[in-house]
Amino acid sequence: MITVTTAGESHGRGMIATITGMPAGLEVDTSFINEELRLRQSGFGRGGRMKIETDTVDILSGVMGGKTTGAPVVLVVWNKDWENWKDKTPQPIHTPRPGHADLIGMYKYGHLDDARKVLERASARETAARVAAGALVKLFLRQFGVGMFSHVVNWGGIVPSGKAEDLEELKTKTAVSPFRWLGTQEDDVQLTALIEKAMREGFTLGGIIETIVHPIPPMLGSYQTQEQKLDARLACAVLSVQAIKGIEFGLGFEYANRPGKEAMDAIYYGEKGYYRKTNYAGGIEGGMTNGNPIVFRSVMKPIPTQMSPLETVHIHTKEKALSVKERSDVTAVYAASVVIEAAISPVLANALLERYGGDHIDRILENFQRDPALGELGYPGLSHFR
Ligand code: EPS
Repeated sequence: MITVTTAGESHGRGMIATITGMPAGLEVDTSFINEELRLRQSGFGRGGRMKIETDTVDILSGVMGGKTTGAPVVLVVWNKDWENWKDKTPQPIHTPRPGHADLIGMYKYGHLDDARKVLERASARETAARVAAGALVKLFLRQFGVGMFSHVVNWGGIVPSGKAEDLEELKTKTAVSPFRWLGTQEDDVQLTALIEKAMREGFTLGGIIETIVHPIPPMLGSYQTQEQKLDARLACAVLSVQAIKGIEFGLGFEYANRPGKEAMDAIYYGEKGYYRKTNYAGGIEGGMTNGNPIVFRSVMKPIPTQMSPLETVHIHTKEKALSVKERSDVTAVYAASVVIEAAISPVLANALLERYGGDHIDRILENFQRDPALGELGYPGLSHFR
């Protein structure tokens, strides 16, 4: 089983990820990991920190001769900003920011002297480590043909109005969009103006991200126990991403408005095995992938750190106060879309390992290729992806 544990503070030496259980023999493409890190730093509306950092991965262990050895992998993204902070004694923070971990974190860990001891770790800078780890796991997933992409379907209340005929077109169009969305030129102008207004007036913006995992083999996850249900596991991973407050699969909350006969994906069988004409379920039935793309949407709240301060209380005097103004992003919906993919990658990899597991990538691929049910359920052979 693959586990990902991160460590590191926003202005400490670096952001660290330890990945255990990575099968041996996986070729590690560092440039791919760095590209994912670059994407995480992208998007209009990011704060000053992104001008300081150019995140790249440093692999400290678990990889020899360009391949994983099966040993724990330690990845580090060094914080350039550490140089600017290491000799500083910043003002302690006693006015917790609403929406952030500050208030409860200070009481929980006994940090009433300074909220920085909370926010340094609660900061979304942590996601740099998660993206590095997720990118490594994505390389494993690729071996099985698994692909994924994310696009923004609502940014600050603006819904992109462009069209795509199919998944391929959606993927291509959103990948080149500066907002990672299916927006028209007018949508882009409208959103740019909204983000500029947010920058001027000191507020922040959230949004909704749709993630599509395709191709994805069927039979991943299980209905047997609650721990095995793939949708529950994906939801857990997604909700662990900073500022994500909700997730819906397939039709999601729209299910409430439909009768059963308009909410299920009828089953057909053809030359390529079983197939569906719809994907209301978002690719998961009974906690298992059904061969259709996994489709889910995640909502990101506006970042709680904002330049126009919010009402709070000074934790020592208990007097009314305004929350501290800390450098931050105005909006990071683009970045969140990259982080979500990183967060779900270990979940998908573990579901694959449960069915086809082994210590070396070659054994796992052999097990996978020998599975006769895959073809019948419509999943192409691995040669299709090579
Ligand atoms: C972030 C780095 C942080 C923040 C942001 C995300 O750096 P700094 O605090 O030095 O500006 O810009 O963190 C938050 C939004 C947050 O709420 O903590 C990053 O690398 O993504």
